[in-house]
Amino acid sequence: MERIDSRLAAALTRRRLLASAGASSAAIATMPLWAQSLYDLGLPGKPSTRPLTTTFPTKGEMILHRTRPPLLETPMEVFNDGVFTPNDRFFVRWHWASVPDSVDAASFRLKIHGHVDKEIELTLDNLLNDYERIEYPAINQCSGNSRGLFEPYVIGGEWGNGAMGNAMWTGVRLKDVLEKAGVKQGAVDVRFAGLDEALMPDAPQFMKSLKADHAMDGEVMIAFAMNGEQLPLLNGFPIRLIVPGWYSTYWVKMLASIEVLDHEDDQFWMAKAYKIPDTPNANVAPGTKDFPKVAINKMVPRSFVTNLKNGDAVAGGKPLAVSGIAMGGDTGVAKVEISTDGGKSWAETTLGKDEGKYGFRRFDASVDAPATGSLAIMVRCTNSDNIAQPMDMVWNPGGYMQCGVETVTVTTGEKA
Ligand SMILES: Nc1nc2c(c(=O)[nH]1)N[C@H]1C(S)=C(S)[C@@H](COP(=O)(O)O)O[C@H]1N2
Ligand SMILES: [Mo]
Repeated sequence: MERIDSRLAAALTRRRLLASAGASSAAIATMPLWAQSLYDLGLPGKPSTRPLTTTFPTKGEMILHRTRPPLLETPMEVFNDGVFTPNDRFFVRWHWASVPDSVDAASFRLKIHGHVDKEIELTLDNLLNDYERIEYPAINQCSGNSRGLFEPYVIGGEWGNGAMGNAMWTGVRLKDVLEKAGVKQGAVDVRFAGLDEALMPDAPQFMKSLKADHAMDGEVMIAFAMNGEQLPLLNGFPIRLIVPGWYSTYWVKMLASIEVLDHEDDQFWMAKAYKIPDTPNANVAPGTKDFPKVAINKMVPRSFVTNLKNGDAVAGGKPLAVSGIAMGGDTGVAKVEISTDGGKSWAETTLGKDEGKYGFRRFDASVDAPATGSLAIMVRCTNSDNIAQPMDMVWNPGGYMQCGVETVTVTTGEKA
């Protein structure tokens, strides 16, 4: 068993999370809007710009959707710098405004209870030292990533494409921790809850569940490090659940309670929220309300051009370098193709290093840019289960699981 490196261990046993010192809501609320620059998300048919902010603790420049609870989006440029998303640029999403602004690492306990042989409480030291450590890259993507780009419009957080990020996660197997408590025969679901609580007495605390066999698959992780550092408070310090290949609604942050259930979890966040149409890519005809529903689950392939954005002016009459990132969903990326004729013909791009099937994969290509005019560039990812992105954008009333082929249109000519 490998011991966690001392720098990380030291960071994790510090009594207080120092970085949270400036997290007071007052500091955030008084931020003058005029002092900020704006970021254009390209949202169709509605106000499309959002302020850029640097006032959130442990975070660099982020696109501000909401201050309380914080909803911060990663600018697309960040994804052009590498397949790992830096912690200080990693998107943030919480459901309730009652996010603790510090967590005492020394007194923190993770409780495993419910349908188990014996209830246990683990300290961070236990998690750091008593279990085999695992590590892999995985993409954390909000179910509603790209919701703001839905046409027609749907209600919800108006994300552009930046409610996603890829990190190297380090932690322990959920399976090992569950085995320590001993899962009893007849376990159905395993339910996870964090330190954040609902504000109103009758509002439901955020909790999510996995089927017991999924929880025991040996891949689902209780992570205490993200890209080799302690988790930022806003991304779930001190520990969070990693469910690789699945949407991040299941990736419960500030994880404090794991409850084994002998029945299906019927509380709000499983029974009512995050339901998608039971159709390929959760797609239904715009406006459809009645359809068989299932709980959102595994991710699907997507790809994004990151070195160019809509409206860029590029040099014409010569080759144009196009690069970006792709994800396979719940499996690896097999290929990324590129088209400049509206999807009639496709050319394979060159894939970058495979860092692990659940992470981003870089792609590079070169296309011919016409001397003058405009050039529409489409990219399409196919995963190793031979599932390709659909050509058309998907639609459902929740604004979930967008995965249609993206197009970036640039103008060519003398200017560049
Ligand atoms: N405790 C807790 N965990 C949570 C949530 C939350 O509100 N509370 N939101 C979930 C959702 S919907 C998303 S998209 C991810 C966002 O993770 P991030 O803020 O680290 O990017 O956290 C998930 N885990
Ligand atoms: Mo989410």
